[in-house]
Amino acid sequence: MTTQTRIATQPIPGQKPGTSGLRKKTRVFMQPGYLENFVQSIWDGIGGIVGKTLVVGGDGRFFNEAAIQTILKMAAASGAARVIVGQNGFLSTPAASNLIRVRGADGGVILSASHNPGGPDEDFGIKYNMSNGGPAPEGVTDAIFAATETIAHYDIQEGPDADLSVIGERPFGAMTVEVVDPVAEYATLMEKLFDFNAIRALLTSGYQLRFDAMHAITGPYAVEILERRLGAAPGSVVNAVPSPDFGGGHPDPNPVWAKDLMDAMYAPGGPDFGAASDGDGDRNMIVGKGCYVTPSDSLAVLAANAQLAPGYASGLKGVARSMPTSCAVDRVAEARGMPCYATPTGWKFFGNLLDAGMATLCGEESAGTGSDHVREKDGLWAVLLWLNILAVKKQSVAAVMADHWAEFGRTYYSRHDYEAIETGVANDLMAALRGSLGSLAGKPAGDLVVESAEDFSYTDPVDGSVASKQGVQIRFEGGARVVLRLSGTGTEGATLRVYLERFDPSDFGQDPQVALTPVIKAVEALAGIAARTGRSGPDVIT
Ligand code: VG1
Ligand code: CO
Repeated sequence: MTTQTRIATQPIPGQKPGTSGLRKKTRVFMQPGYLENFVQSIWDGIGGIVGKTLVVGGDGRFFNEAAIQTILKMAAASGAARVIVGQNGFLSTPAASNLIRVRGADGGVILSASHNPGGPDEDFGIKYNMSNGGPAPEGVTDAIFAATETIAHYDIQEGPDADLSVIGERPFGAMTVEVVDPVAEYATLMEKLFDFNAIRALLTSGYQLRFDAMHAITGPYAVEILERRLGAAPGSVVNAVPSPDFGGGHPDPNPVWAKDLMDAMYAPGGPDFGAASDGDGDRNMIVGKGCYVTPSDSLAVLAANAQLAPGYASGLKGVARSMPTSCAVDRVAEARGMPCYATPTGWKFFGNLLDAGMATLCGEESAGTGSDHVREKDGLWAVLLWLNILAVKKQSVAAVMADHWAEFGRTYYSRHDYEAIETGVANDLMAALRGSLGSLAGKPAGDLVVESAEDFSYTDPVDGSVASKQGVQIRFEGGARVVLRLSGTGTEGATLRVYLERFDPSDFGQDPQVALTPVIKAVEALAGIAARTGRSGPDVIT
């Protein structure tokens, strides 16, 4: 027996979605009414869900299934026709995006705080995706936020939980809950895009692969695709079982948090190819034997070689990168005569370009790459595209990188993160920098001279919407660049991100931190990070 109940509530401050949905400490989400208020505000912000079909799933972190049960009860009480859920509540973010598309759903709710740690004392998150499978654009997240500020009640079904452990469809009140294999549709899509025979031939030729799922959602996907379908040796996928707290680690695929993988790849006799993905499976890290590939370089290499994979054989319509991502891909686009777009940080800004057929490949410096096959970044997709390219070229990762730099030059790149700075200090730093922008051109900064300085603003070429104050971008004479912005995904204090780059046409063997020293000094002279934050250096360098 189920009954629908209307519960009175009142607005909870601070339910404003950031770069990628609403992220808070898990215990905040577990407070009575907190999740319910936000979910009702999603329904209200998108104009209701009567008769609609939604996809729901998450990365399996602590509170995932409990949150999904609440969402199902609220969807049923608000008149949804059907909710498609991954078995046990699991769906990677790209798989959820794909399911929305292939099933023609009206939208979806994804539960994840992505690369942030999970557990009762760590982070949780929720976001809404549209019928194109992509994250809600700002107009929609603004409407959802507005609804959180006026909410007076939410509707919920009383009664037992839905059984998410058994595949199949069952009534749930007046709604249908359909539990699906989270991997099947996604694996089918990958088989369409890539030359599985060529990759299988590579992986069964004695080639050593190591994929670190970081105890997160891509484990089951990677085992099915890399080991079962492509023949990688059993055990090639490590940390493959999703755990509610990601084994106590940060499921963030970069050299700092995926250090075990880095150590293995740089050890004598280490694997030929290494990769990792994040909490919700949309990020990727690529590392060859003794050769880490920065995400910005990875995007450039994929853009230059994507046509080697069947799904992209007819070439790319264009490429897009987030503004702080290095300009390495711009050089590929220029050489190949493709348009290249620079968007604000966050995958939601790529959606219109992908929908309009203006860009085929997109990427961010934060280890996100993807294409028009879904409307999210896609970790395993990037790994498979790399493997397809390597299988065709029959080269090592290091050789591919050397060839790429020889053709296009090398863009040295690094991101310096200052985490959990006091919010006031971070805001003051950015305000002071913004205040100085008008007078910076022509000024010396360390050993460099400022060429131009701006607060990045983006006008969407498809719908004309404007996103302003998206980060301070300073260019120096000679082509170096720095970008400073505050993170929109953190849950504690503020995180300052400093993105550094310098192009070198001929000297490819330098340590990036050394190559970037003049830029690091220049930004210190302009922003006074050490003096303002009291930090002697960044917390995380990627
Ligand atoms: C970070 C990254 C950004 C990415 C976002 C979501 O945002 O910088 O590139 O799109 O996380 O990625 P921010 O605002 O903290 O810099 V994920 O994998 O968390 O969905
Ligand atoms: Co993610």
